[in-house]
Order: sequence, then C-alpha cells, then structure tokens
Amino acid sequence: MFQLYRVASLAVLVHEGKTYCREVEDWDALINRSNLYQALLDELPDFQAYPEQLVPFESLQFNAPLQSQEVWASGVTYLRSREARMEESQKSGASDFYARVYEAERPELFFKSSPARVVGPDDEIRIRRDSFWNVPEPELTLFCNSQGEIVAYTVGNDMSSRDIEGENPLYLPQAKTYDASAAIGPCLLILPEPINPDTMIRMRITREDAEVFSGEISLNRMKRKLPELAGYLFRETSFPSGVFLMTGTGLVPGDGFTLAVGDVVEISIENIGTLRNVVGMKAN
Ligand code: DO4
Ligand code: MG
Repeated sequence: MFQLYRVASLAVLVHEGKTYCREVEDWDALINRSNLYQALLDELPDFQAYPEQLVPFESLQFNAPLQSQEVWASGVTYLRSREARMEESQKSGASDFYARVYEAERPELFFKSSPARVVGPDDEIRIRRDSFWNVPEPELTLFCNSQGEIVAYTVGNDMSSRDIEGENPLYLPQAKTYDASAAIGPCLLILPEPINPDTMIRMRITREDAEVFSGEISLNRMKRKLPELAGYLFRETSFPSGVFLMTGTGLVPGDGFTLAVGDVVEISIENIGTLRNVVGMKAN
C-alpha cells in the first residue's frame, strides 16, 4: 500500500515502512492515472528518501490531496442516514423521498464542492451562520481517475445543515455547499486491490477537550457498492482530471446534537489516518 501526502509542492510517499518525497509540478498529472498503484511502484526510484532529520514527518502540515478536481457526494447509502433524513424532513412531508432513494436502483449523487472551497487537515471547517442544526458527516471518499476507475481513497467530511435540508429537500445545495463545507485528507491511500469492506470509519467530536460524540461503523454496512456509485457519476459526466466522490455517512449524532464554533472533529479510517478540523464560522 502507498500513502501519498501533499505538502505544498512536495509529494510525500509512505510505502512498506519507508518515507520518500519528490517535487511535483502538477498534482493532477501525478494522481490522475490508470493503475496508480503500479505507476507509483514503477516510479519509486525517482523519489528520494525523506529527510526525517531535517523536518520530522510529524511536523508536516498536509494540504488537501487535490488540485483541480471537483468533489461530489453520495447520499442515503447507510440505514442510519436514511433514518436521520426521514426524521429531519418529517414536517416538510419529504420523508418518503429518502425512503425511496435508499431502495432505488439509482443512487443519490450531488455536487458537493469546487476545489477552492475544500479544506485540508487542521484547516477550519465551517458551519453556516443562518443554520441552527449542523453536523459533520464522516465519509470514505474515493478518488476516481478520468477513466472512472477508483484508484485511491481518502477521508472526507461532508458538513451539513440539517435544518436547511429538513425544511425542504430542494434546499440541499445550500445545506451542503458553502465555503469550507468540505474537508478531505490527510493522504491518498493507494492499494493494489479494492479497499477491505471490513474497514472501520470512526468519528470523535470534542468541545473544550470533553468528548461530545463518538461513533464507528464498518464500510460493509453501506447499502451500495463503491463501483456502483462511481459508475453512476461517470454515466454522462466527464472529469478530465478525475474526481473525488464522498460515499455517504453511516454516523449521525443524535437529534439533540449540533456543532458549535471551536468544536474539534476527528474522522479516522484505517490505513488512511485522521482528518482533524476545528469548526469555525464566516466573519460577520
Ligand atoms: O440526502 C441528503 C444527503 C445525505 C448525505 O449526505 C449522506 O447520506 O451522507
Ligand atoms: Mg453526506
């Protein structure tokens, strides 16, 4: 397996317990390749040993592992998400839409973010000023190359306003897409085979150092298959530099929970690591 980190113009690669690095002019060209695992294996001699004595790996500030890719997202792929959406939309009468999309052949896919609105590890992630019920959504996130092949995985946070979406499903773009509403990182996990379906996703939220939510779920609880989601996304839409696709949340805090400014959200996926962000709000 490879873990590929982006640190400004540097690509930092971890493979079989060793760390390597290389200057990269074009991140898109580095990651948007067929059989990325084999390509990196072939190019390993072009990387140099990472100078750990000069800059300890732990001190690195990682960027989101994207350049010009859009981020898309899937919805209602786990039973828990179906339940939560049905609860929040009860008053609007839209509950049935969520029940139907969970069972339907066509999945829910939506545009989440242009690259400029995406934040990376340790950056501020935002809640909306005009919303009173906000949650993070911890999601395995696929990187698909321009051919539609899933070539890497990362951790994603699909920040969401539950009151805005719950009021009317037509408000979904406002509930989901605003500045700093998406985070991805800390690295791309690149494997020679598909990710293990028993992989766990964990989320922990702390407020003034006290834990206010923690939960975990296995990937195999997802109703859809990962290639099915990618396949629908690529049906009629092309992505010349590839695309990131969040695969839906299986963890939703109880209805009484809303994020507050200063909360710390940590989402961990085995072999990828932890995506940590502090919650903020746009200045008035
Ligand atoms: O239906 C709205 C979006 C649901 C979602 O983002 C999720 O299930 O993760
Ligand atoms: Mg989501």
